[in-house]
Amino acid sequence: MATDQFQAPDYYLMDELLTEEHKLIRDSARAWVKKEISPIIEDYAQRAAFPNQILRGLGEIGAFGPYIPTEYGGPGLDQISYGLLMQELERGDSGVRSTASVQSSLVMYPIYAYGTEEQKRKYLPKLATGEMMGCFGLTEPDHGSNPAGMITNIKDKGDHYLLNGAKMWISNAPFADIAVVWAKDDNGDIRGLVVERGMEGFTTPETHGKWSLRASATGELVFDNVKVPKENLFPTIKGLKGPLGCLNSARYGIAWGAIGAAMDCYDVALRYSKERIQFGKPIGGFQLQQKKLAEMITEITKAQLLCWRLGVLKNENRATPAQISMAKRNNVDMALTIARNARQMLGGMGITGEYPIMRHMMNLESVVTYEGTHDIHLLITGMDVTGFNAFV
Ligand code: TGC
Ligand code: FAD
Repeated sequence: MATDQFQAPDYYLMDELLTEEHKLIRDSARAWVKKEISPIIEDYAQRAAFPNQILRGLGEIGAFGPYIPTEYGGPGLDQISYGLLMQELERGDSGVRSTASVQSSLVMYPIYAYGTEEQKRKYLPKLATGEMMGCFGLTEPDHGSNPAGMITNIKDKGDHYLLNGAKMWISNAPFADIAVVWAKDDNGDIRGLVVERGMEGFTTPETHGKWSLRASATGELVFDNVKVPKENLFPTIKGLKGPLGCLNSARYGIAWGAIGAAMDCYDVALRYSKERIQFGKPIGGFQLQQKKLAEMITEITKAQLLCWRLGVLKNENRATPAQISMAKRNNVDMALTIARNARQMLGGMGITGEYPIMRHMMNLESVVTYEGTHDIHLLITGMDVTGFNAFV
């Protein structure tokens, strides 16, 4: 892979909206990605392997549970810092951001928001450093966009629950030490519980053959009469709002992350357009290529503004789930379009691992689907503005 010469575009001087702390966190993460991710990621993606060695470093830069308070081992940062961290990680690779998103928003957040004091003390400090890794099981083979239909279940057996069922498409599953699992109880209510690797009847077969997120480990969670101690249940949260509450945090991080992937594609295409000569001049001098670049920087700038404002609202606890859906949908679609256009701008070189664009493009095909598909987020916006449910 060519040397990482990334220079972040900031067309509307967005840096002026950030605090010194935000910039410090962002720049440290950017430097870490240049040093630890860029030199290795293409090789891991080509081999479809997860780079385990990055986990402790992710913990050190504050990427695991950025907004979890320090009393539980988290960095205690604000929501804009969280977003900036996700942006920088996804600039490196969506799979790296995925690992951090899942750990932060889908494992640490529910333990923090719904867990008992004992659960928080037991798991959060180790999750924050990367000593312990987690995954999140909501999707099932027959229930993706419609998780309310899940069939994974727990039966009350007095001193423990008996867990049966299966989850599919679970990021981090093959190496996770714990899984936050959503299952229906005897009353048909969706409940969350922490399942630990090593519990009898719990297995995590890896999913192979992905053309997307190849440097991220994906797997299934299979529960065959797993005895889960009662103290592993989140005591009060019931219903779909439990898992969907976690998705609000993860989708917010993805909205920022997608900007990172888009910025990388734009930056590479811009540099290439100034260096690549055809018909006696740089291709950046042709109107058709300028149109692509001008549209890219316009869309990136709009996405940055959307995320910054959403971050402010989130810091004030005023961001609605529908606002988060709009940002996730818009920004991932924006990044995917930019990746496809940037790929074209590099001609044949665009399909090689010499440049990161094709990897970003393939990764984004997962990002546009997970955490609620492009269609589902449109329907969330549609319902929010009309009041009519068009899901069913
Ligand atoms: P609906 O009847 O609308 O709602 C059920 C209850 O949930 C509440 N609710 C929310 N609460 C918090 N946050 C949200 N975003 C919420 N959305 C809804 C709602 O108020 C209600 O509460 P209550 O008290 O009345 O019970 O539910 P529905 O069954 O009609 O479904 C709505 C729909 C389709 C929007 C929802 O199911 C959905 O978002 N589906 C998409 C599924 C999804 O996003 N799955 C993601 C799996 S995890 C993943 O992909 C990780 S990838 C990680 C990585 O690698 O980065
Ligand atoms: P389906 O729900 O079957 O959708 C198929 C198509 O139908 C889509 O285009 C969809 O938009 C459309 N559709 C569905 N319902 C409607 C409707 N009402 N109206 C109009 N169109 C509709 N899940 C987890 O729980 N944890 C994870 O860690 C996780 N990681 C993932 C990692 C990867 C790489 C991938 C690919 C997925 C991951 N997922 C995870 C699962 C992900 O959230 C689901 O794939 C996603 O929610 C969509 O579900 P589905 O794949 O079953 O598609």
